[in-house]
Formats: sequence, C-alpha cells, structure tokens
Amino acid sequence: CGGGGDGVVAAAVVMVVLNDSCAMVTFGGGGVEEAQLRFDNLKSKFVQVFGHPPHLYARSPGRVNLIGEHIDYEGYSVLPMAIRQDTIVAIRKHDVGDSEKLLRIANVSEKYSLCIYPADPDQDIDLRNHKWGHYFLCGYKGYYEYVKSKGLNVGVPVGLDVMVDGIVPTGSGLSSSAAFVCSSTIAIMAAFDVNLPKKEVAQLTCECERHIGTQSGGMDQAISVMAQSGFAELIDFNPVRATDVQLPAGGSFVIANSLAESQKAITAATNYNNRVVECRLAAIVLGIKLGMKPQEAISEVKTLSDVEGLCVSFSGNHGSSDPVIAVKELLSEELYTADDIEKITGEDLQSIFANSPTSLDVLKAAKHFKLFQRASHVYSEAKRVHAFKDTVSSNLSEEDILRNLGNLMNESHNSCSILYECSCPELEELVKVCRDNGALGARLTGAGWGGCAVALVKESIVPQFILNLKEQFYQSRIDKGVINKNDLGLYVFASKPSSGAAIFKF
Ligand code: NG1
Ligand code: MG
Repeated sequence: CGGGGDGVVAAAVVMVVLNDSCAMVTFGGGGVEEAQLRFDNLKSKFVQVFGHPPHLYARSPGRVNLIGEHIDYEGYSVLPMAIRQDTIVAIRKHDVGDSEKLLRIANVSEKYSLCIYPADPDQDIDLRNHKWGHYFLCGYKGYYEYVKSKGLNVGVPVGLDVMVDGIVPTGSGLSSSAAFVCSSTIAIMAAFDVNLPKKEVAQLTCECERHIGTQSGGMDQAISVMAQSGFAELIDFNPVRATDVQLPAGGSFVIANSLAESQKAITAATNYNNRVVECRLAAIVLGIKLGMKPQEAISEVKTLSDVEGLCVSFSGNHGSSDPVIAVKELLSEELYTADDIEKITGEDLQSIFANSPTSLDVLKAAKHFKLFQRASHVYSEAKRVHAFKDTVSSNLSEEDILRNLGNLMNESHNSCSILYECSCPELEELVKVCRDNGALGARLTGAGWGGCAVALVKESIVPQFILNLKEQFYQSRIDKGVINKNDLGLYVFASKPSSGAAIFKF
C-alpha cells in the first residue's frame, strides 16, 4: 500500500493492511507530526506501563452520519462518512507459556484508569457496572465467537497488553464507541495473525459492539472499517456493502457538539433499545394487519423492512406504493399500551421478547409504545437516504444539489425530533442556530438525545459560519464555565471524508 496517503504515516511504517484495502490513511486532527507524536506517545506509555513495546497498532475512525438515522437496525441503508478523529489501539500478545493470563487495558489519558480482566473469552460483561474497558472486551469476545463459529482452532487464551489513544469525543454521536470496538477487534485479529476481508470485519465488529447491551445496527462499524478517503459511503446491510459517494465540492459538512452528553450504554432501556423494540412491535402489528397470522408475524418479523413488501402492496390498492401511507392507515397515532398490543398479537410481550434480556429491560421501563410515529420515521427516512444519494449523482446544478441535500437533512432532523423523539433542547437550539446562520440543512447525527449536529454549509462561508456558531451557541457556555475557550476547536469543526481502519506494524 506504500504507507498512507496524505504522506501522513511516517516512513517507518512497514505495513498498512486490512484485506482488500489499499486505502489512504488520514489521522486524528493533524498531519505527519501529530500522527508521529501520537504513535511515539502510545509507544512510550506502553513501555512505561507494561515494560515492553507493543507488537502492532490498529486505528479506526469515528464517523458523522449525513442521513439515515435510526434505520440501520431496521435493515435500511444509511449514508455516513468517516471523520479524521480516531482511536488507535497498541497491543502485545503474551506467549502461551506466560503464567499471567490477563487482559490489561490502559489508556494514554489519565481520565481512564487501568482495566484488568481475565483472558477468558467466555466471561460476561458486567453491564450494570459500566467501565470504559468493556468496549475492548466487546471486541475480544466477538473475535472469539467469530473464530469459533468458523470452526477454527481458538488455541489457549493468552494475556494481552493494550494501550488506547482515542480522540473521538465521547457521547457525541460521532461513534467513539465503534472506533474503539473496531480498533480493538482489528488489533486482536492482527495480534493473532487472522486476516479477514473488510466486509467480514464490518459484520463481526457490529456483533462485537452488541455485547455492550445496545441492539445496534451496523452503520458505525461498517463505515469505520470500510471508509475510503474522499468519499462518503452508502452502506447497505444484509450483507454489508459500501458504495462510494462523491460529495459536491462546493459544500462542506460542519460538525458541532451540543455539549449534552448522550450515554447510550447507560440509557439504552429508555432510549435506544426502546426504539428498537417499538420498531419490532410496529412491524409485527403491521404484519398482522396485512394478513399474517400472529404466530407467523411474531416468529418471522424482526424489522420494519421485513414487512415493507406487504405495506407496499397494500398501499398499491390505494394508488400509492409508499409504506408511509400503509402506516397511516393501519397504525393508530394514539399511544399503545402493552395490553393494546397483546390484544393484536394474542401473546404477551414478555414472551415475544423472552430471548432478549435487553428488550425485557425495555418492557420493564416502558409505559406505552408509539408504533405509528416510529414506523413513519423509519420508512420516510429510508426514502430520504436514497433521495440524498440520487441528488448527489443527478444532473442538477451544484447550487440545486446543495439546496436539495440541505432540505433532505432538515426533513430528516424534523422526523428524528418529532416522530422519533431522539433530539433534546440543546440539539434543537444548535440546529436552529445553524439554520439561522446560513446552513443549507442541519440535523442531529448519530443516536441523538445529545451529541452533535451536522450542518451542510457552502464552502465559501465556512469560516464565518463557525465564528457565528462560536458567538451564538458556545460563548454563553464558555461564560458559564461549561467549556474552555481553548477547546472550541474540539467542539465545532468542518470535516472531510476520512479513511477507514488500518493496521500498522513499525
Ligand atoms: P451512535 O449513537 O452514534 O453510537 C447509534 C448506533 C447506530 C445507529 C445510530 C442511529 C451503535 C453502536 N450505533 O449511533 O448503529 O443506529 O445510533 O442512526 O449503537
Ligand atoms: Mg456509539
């Protein structure tokens, strides 16, 4: 691969590999010096803590989702791009003969204290007692599950020494978690000399992250692993596929942090997993209303995409092939109680979700379910993703393309906010400030309930736009001491599509 594009990877790079990749690699916030400093720092901290240098490094980036929110787990395509901010994991595998069989996970930042786990792939992750190192365990468990599922010899577990350097802001909707899980999994794979195609790594890492207790779709891991520098990607699922999308040159995506932290692993039962359960219930009820036997719907319908075909033929009778119309006619806008739904399914909700402890947690916490609203969001958002992709490759003038993309982003945000209820007051304020200052479109990105907004802005006004955001959104937070003025660059910045995961051996 000849090192990394951008000339960023220092000459000492011996190998930049991931099967079927020859991608350019862009790093963190800066250029060659910053990349070199990070590697040097990782290595010296590694030696300081563990007494020997790492064998290799793996990096994986965060991402910003441009459009397609909360639909990956429903089987629909999404359109994210990788950002430069990433996580690098340095790793060293102990010899089989070593008596100490531990996973020791350290971090270059003092904020994160050393986590120690047994080198046991079958250990449970203690979800009630969340620790940052759990994300490494996700990769570790997932790697072993994958290897076992392929009938390969897993060998005797050995100790692993690990040092992590992550610069994707946490809880910000930019997928720091996927950057960490992917870089961990890839580092483990490389340490064990297992080489897989990127598509398989994308699939495997998605399953890894579910060990943290969120019923995530595969967007974040797919883009983190499969991104190509200079392109956003249309990600399709089942099976995972990435198609390069060249964004119009005259537009820029500005990422701005609302400063409300979204702790998805902790609030899963009431936020993220709650929506996954609501979508499944909406899909089952739609399936039944469209003629499926309740038992058949319960056992076969997992996502809204599973019943889209039925919805389309139903709406066809009404002169439309839009599943949103079927939803409007078949689901009630009123709140559904568990009782209401059980009358339709003929089975109680606990037994429908009996195999999913995280869904049972949702049922315990939920008083009612919004089926119409969630399904309307998912089907309409799925259409917006394709409209976005089609607009990018249309013959319209660049001006019109940018305007249309902005409108789609605005519609996406409104749907997230009103129908999916995954926004929050800080994000609403930030999106409004973006729109008031000339953004062609602005929306929350990632799961929501805090985190970042992404705004499409004409390239020519980016510097002024960022200045205005600083004045109108961040200054009052600086005055109140919420953030430090010197850190502003971490909270609001323009972003170009960066490259996906890579392994480095020096
Ligand atoms: P964030 O909150 O950015 O980690 C989550 C999910 C995605 C996707 C988005 C919403 C994980 C790892 N990621 O992203 O799969 O569903 O929300 O579109 O849970
Ligand atoms: Mg995440």
